[in-house]
Amino acid sequence: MKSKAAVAWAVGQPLSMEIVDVMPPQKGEVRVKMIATGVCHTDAFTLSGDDPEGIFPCILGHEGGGIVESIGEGVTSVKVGDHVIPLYTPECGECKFCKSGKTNLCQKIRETQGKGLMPDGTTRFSKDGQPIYHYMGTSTFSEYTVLPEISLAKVNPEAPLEEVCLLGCGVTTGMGAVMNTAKVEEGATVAIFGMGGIGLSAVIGAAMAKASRIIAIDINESKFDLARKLGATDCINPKDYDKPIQDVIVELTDGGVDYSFECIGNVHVMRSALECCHKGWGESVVIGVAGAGQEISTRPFQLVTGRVWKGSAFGGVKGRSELPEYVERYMAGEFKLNDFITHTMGLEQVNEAFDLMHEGKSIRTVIHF
Ligand code: NAD
Ligand code: AHE
Ligand code: ZN
Ligand code: ZN
Repeated sequence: MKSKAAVAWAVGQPLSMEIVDVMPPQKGEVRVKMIATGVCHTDAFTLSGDDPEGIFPCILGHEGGGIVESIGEGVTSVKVGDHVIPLYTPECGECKFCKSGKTNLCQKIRETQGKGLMPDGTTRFSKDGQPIYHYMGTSTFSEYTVLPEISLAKVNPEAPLEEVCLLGCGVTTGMGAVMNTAKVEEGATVAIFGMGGIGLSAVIGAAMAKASRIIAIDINESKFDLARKLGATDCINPKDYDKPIQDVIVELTDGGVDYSFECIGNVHVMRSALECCHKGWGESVVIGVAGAGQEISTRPFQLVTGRVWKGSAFGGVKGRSELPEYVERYMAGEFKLNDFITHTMGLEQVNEAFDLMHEGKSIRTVIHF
């Protein structure tokens, strides 16, 4: 079938609106009509050329909500008309990782997904016969996309896909990192670096966990109003201080925070986030994605003296078995999503969404198809 799509032809170039060919879903695959998709910083990261797995031409996008249009042979867990959220972290239930019960990082199709291909090693997208690669196994910047069945979470059809699409990445990632990865407990002190979609969702998670202090850190103070509204108790701009921000936080918190979260993708800030943690028990969670070749560092003494460095992907959430529950909690009014949606637009304007993100003017832009 023909589909409108925003194609990333090459690193650093604006996306180009095209009519592409989308093949029918093959065995174990599903074709989905996208209804809406958020634009996450990771899409911009890959387009910038910093992603070692970036492969072009491709169709970016991984924060979507859609409706099943057709199913391939053998698909049993979804049917035409089901409402679904694409998962860049699938859940097969049978690989070593799924069976371990210790991680959400299903590896069943990770190798082909990282190469921009479906599990059978081919792509479903093309333009005038030229193959176009998938992205994160989702490619939500297309009116129609094809995914493996194990990469779809079936969700409540009453949930507005224009909002719950944000649970396909940003909001789940931030909330999940706090609740699943760090397991922040009532009364804990928390520092969150970066008040984009991820950091603000971590603020929501920390407020839900009843953290006693939630310190929001950003160099763009326009983010602070929403941070406070969501539960931040302190908002700090590192540019206001002439000493390292970790020293500021250690002083503010009588020795450091119990938990910190890096939601930027800056390796220097990752160090600050670790070093603002309390001696003996403080835990720092890396969420931000850093560019190819970059590395983190700290004095090993920071770890010897009890601080813990962790990482979190998709908030540690198992997409098929746990994401539908996040949708239900949203439907029950436990948290809001429209606070995050600063802009909505058509796919034709997707490059504006990237501009707004780079200018620090948006939290999330949601593309409506
Ligand atoms: P965003 O661009 O919306 O937000 C980033 C925020 O960081 C902005 O408010 C910006 O002002 C702030 N910032 C930038 N440099 C700073 C600095 N030096 N000190 C303090 N604040 C600074 O991005 P986002 O969509 O929220 O994504 C955040 C990061 O999380 C990205 O690296 C993204 O790739 C990553 N991410 C990871 C996962 C995962 O599963 N691990 C999921 C989604 C996104
Ligand atoms: N491809 C990059 C890493 C990108 C990355 O870390 N992705 C996160 C999700 S970001 C969503 O906005 C993730 O889940 N990673 C786990 C995985 O298996 O990709 C690189 O450095 O190679
Ligand atoms: Zn994302
Ligand atoms: Zn698996």
